[in-house]
Amino acid sequence: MTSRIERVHAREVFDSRGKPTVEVEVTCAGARPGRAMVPSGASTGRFEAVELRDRSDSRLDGLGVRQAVRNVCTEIASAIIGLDADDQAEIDRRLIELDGTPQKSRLGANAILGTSLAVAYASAEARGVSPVIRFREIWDAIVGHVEIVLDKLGMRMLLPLPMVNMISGGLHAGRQLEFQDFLILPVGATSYSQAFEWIVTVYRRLGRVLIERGHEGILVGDEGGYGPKLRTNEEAIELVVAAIEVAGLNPGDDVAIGLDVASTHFFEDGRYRLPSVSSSPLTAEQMVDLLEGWVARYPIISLEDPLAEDDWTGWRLITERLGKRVQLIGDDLFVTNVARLREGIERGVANSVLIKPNQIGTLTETLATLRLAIDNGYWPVVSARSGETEDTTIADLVVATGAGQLKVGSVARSERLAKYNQLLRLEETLRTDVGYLGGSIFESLRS
Ligand code: 2PG
Ligand code: MG
Repeated sequence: MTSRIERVHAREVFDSRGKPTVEVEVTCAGARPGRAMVPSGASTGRFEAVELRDRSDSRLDGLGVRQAVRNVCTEIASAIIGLDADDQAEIDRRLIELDGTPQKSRLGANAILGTSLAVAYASAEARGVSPVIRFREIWDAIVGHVEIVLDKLGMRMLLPLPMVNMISGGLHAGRQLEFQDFLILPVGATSYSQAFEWIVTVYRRLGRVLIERGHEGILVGDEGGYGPKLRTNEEAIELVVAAIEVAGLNPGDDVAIGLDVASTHFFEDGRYRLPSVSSSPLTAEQMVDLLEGWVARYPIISLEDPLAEDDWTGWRLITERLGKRVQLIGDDLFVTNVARLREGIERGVANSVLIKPNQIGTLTETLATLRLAIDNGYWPVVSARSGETEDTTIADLVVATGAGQLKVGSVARSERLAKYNQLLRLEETLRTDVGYLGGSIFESLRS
């Protein structure tokens, strides 16, 4: 055994919304501690792993995570001290078994994920390798390359195509708009750093466009996107298209549009409540008609959660109608869960999956979902949560696994920039060991 775990410690720290979260430190014999912090969602799916919070305690409105911290320092520490931090799969297996519940509700997915990731960092520290290299080793060990069949994806380390929030609505910006994220994908850029420069330029131009047209163009939502009060979701799309043009870029060819509809959060009694579109709630079919119309009118290349987490029939319909033209991402639908993704694949639903480690709770399970997606030709999009910290795990993870796309919110607020800046560092330091496919991963959609 090379990296024997000697110490496991946790503390309560705070995320980008000022909510308590778990930080875990795992130390191997003779090495510096490996540390990870856990993010937290607002528009969470019902099938996600459970974040343990001190609900019965009036301190911090019941949002404290002292019990999760205690679980790490006691039960979890006893279970993994003495084990080999280099054997990530075994550590994660023990954590899952120790918790013993389907959604990690006993010890808390926050306690478990914090530990799982800190073990990866501890192993990196013990062996003197960088996190991205450690994640790559784990990916290779857990996944193995031999059987991976998907042409370009999953073969090597890749800098991701960023999918970046410009305007925020839904639960991330006081429900000023019904849809949650109006994003851009710089599909025409030929490197990560060029893609990022384009994004920053569009973002800044959008601020100006908003102000010129009498809207809020300074204050931002939870993920750093502007949070203007607009009449309709379409107006937000039009403003983003205008900003792309003002930036001297071509909407569609250079920079395409993505939407996170986050429709689970306005789905009631089998209908979609969209007062800005219609006074009576929409059926799934009407929702699909609406989105299909927008795909025809605007350069939309990606739709996340266009239908709700329970609406398998609606999802099937949109996949039949748009699945060859648009990336259809399951977030609340799949919750990074192998079983739910497998069900989706069997039912012919969606063609892409959002990968959020805290939806499932261990590194091994996150990679298993990623693997299943790649093997079945589903585009994986590694994603942050709306509540984030300075932890940069997902930046290293998306590169290490060659997943190809990353969603981190906007280009304001340092919990977001921590990830984007880490990617700039990786682009510089990994040089020829890392590739960039950018928008060419969508060849089949764009031809
Ligand atoms: C989402 C995420 C990130 P949250 O819905 O995709 O944008 O939001 O973390 O609130 O679930
Ligand atoms: Mg989402």
